[in-house]
Amino acid sequence: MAAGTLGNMKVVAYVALGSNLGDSQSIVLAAIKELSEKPGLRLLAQSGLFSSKPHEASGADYVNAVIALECSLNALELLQVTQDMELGYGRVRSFVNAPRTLDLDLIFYGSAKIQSPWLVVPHPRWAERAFVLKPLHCIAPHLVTHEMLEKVSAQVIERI
Ligand code: PH2
Ligand code: MG
Ligand code: MG
Repeated sequence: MAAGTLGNMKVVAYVALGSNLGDSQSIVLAAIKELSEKPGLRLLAQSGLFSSKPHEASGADYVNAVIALECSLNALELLQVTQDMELGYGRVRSFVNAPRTLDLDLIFYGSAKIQSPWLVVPHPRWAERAFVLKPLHCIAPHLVTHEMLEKVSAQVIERI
């Protein structure tokens, strides 16, 4: 790579959105718009919205979606953006998998494998969750096999 180009590297990042507190549909749609407009991010693809039963969690049904972003931020910068947004939407972390206004999970950051105390990518449980696999399959069918979808077929999820 030519010297000086490193700072302009762009990767495709996949972010899963979830909400089951408040006006979840509006929150997820507003969050997609807000993320798309952040410096260093550009929306490449957006799944439809899905309604899903809480998986290993409690509370109301979730609204879920997955987006693909062209990203010139590094992974920790992207994590910071998503965490700031979660706080901006009033997220309170009271207990593990507590109902939340907005959850933004970094599923993939290009082909990077990251194991840090702050961030693990690919997301360790992405392939166990219908609420990630189904929307991801809509925008990136090459990343989701039919075997993977078959394994999560007992999880209740539908397109809104
Ligand atoms: N997120 C979780 C735990 N369980 N279930 C559904 N249906 N949707 C989610 O977004 C979700 C969940 C932890 O982040
Ligand atoms: Mg999550
Ligand atoms: Mg999260």
